[in-house]
Amino acid sequence: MTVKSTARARKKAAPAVPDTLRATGTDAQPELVQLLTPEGERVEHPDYPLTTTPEELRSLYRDLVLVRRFDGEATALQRQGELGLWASLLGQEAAQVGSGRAMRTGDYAFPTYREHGVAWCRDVDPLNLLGMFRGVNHGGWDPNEKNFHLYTIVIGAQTLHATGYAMGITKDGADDAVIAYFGDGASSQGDVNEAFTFASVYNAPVVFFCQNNQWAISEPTTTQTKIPLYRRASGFGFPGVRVDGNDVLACLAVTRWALDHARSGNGPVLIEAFTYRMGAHTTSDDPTRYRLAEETEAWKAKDPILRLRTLLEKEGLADEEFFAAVDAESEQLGLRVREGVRSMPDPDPTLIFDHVYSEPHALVDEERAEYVEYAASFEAGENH
Ligand SMILES: Cc1ncc(C[n+]2csc(CCOP(=O)(O)OP(=O)(O)O)c2C)c(N)n1
Repeated sequence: MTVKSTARARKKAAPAVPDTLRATGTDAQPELVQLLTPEGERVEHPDYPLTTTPEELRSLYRDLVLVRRFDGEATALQRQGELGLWASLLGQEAAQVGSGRAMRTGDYAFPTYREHGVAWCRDVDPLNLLGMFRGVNHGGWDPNEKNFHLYTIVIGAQTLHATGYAMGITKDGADDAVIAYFGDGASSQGDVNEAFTFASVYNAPVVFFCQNNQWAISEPTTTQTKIPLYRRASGFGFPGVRVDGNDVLACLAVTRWALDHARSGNGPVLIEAFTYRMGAHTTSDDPTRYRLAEETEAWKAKDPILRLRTLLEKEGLADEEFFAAVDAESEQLGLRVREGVRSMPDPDPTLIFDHVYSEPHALVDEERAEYVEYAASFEAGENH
């Protein structure tokens, strides 16, 4: 047998990859936890039971609508030149609101840069998020006031911060848990893998919440992994769950379970929220250059807001008055956001020197003085 024919024979004999092992795919797979179908039907899952009152369902719907409105307004503001950049969460509202609402007050979230829906659930004023994207502040909120860390642009770094914080919780003997958000692209970062190792061996109470929106800028998930991302957890020795990321109820139930699992001393959990980035990576990106329009169209049918609205209407849990009130609130939010951004004062340019060190520092003082002198030279006309 020639080398060539052996290779051909081997190729033929290769076993088919089972569907459950495929890294991507747009349909619900056997492992996907779902409690609300794209058609707006409630389904039960034996491991993640969830009882909800009509009021809770309405409140989740309100959050989804307001978060989407805020996000849309921010995108428009960027287009009008009011923000330097915006990372839209369009399509990921359920993953963020579901997981954000699962947190208790004492729990701590470590976000990346797209978690505007989680920020909303932690009561961070949306205008504070926009201040950073407008470039008038360096974060804009006190992380310890809301237990919501500042946005992290360095991909995956926050998973290490979260793990360290969670290890601290254990040492304090506290009854809290931590949740670290990151994307499918970040799952390839060393930081994330190091965080998994430390969290696992130290039994840290941290939930790793990966929003698999299937694109890391222009890189599809297939370039990050050959297996579904949640299965990575088993290699590190902790449980992994894949949840329908467009299903707010499933995201709520699974995250609640995972946070309780972590806070009870059982160590970390990886949740992979299987979702889709409906918009561009950021306003600087053009997805039409690398993504098929049909893919985006197929995901529109799984819209997280529409399916909850269908449930509310079908079950008679909300009336026209309720939907009109949410729409009116959404208009008000849009107005507040637009006016708020446009009236943000320019910061003092020397602020950049203020938080380099926690204590005064001679070198920084010298640099500040140099800068003040340099800036003043423009007013004096020396640099014109
Ligand atoms: C350490 C590091 N490397 C590269 C980048 C540039 N970068 C910014 S966003 C991004 C893709 C992230 O994709 P993913 O983790 O899937 O998150 P998503 O933006 O899709 O939510 C990259 C590579 C960065 N910010 N930090």
